[in-house]
Amino acid sequence: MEPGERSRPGPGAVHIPGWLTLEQQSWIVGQFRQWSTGPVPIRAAKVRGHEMSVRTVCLGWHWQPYKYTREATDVNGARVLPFPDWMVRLGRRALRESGYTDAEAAAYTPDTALANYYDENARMGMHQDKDERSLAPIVSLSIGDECTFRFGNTENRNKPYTDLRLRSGDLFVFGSASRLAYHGVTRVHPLTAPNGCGLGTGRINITMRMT
Ligand code: AKG
Repeated sequence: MEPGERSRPGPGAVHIPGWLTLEQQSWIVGQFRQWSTGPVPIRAAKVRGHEMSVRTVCLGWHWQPYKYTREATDVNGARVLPFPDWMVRLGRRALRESGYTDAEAAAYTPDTALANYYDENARMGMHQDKDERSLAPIVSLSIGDECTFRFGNTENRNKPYTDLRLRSGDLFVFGSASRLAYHGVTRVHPLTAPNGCGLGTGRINITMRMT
């Protein structure tokens, strides 16, 4: 596969490199900085008593393992920021451009985003996104340092899987038969963020979901 070429690591799963321009990336990084300050500040969620290495700020609904709430009862009790309209439009365009039908794209109304920040040591273990009641596709955007993203199967967290390099500006969508595929981030590659993306160090990943 040529660098920059789209790939389909599973049915309904599409990776489109370089989907966001540098200008869009840097604008989104500015938004992320604002979200991170609150009303619910960015924090490392605790899974079974252990803090995740990734820090997360949520929009629309607040994710705390293993549920969504309007108020961040595990942080400061405040209500999370609303889900922005521009992100609904972006999510619909992402679906259209990933091969979903126009009807599927028009019906896509994400109401929740998890915006994650990874420093160079952060990882995310293999997991399924299954706290949502809807099985609408997940739209994922990456900005900043590159990472190794592991995309697996729906049956178990081990093989078979595909390791992909997600770079700044990349879009990854997984829905339909891949919606419940296990996935995770095994490594962040420091000093790989492009100039102009708005993030000097680390990686931001935003996933849109329909609860
Ligand atoms: C999640 O937020 O559930 C993820 O799996 C994030 C994946 C990524 O950082 O690319």
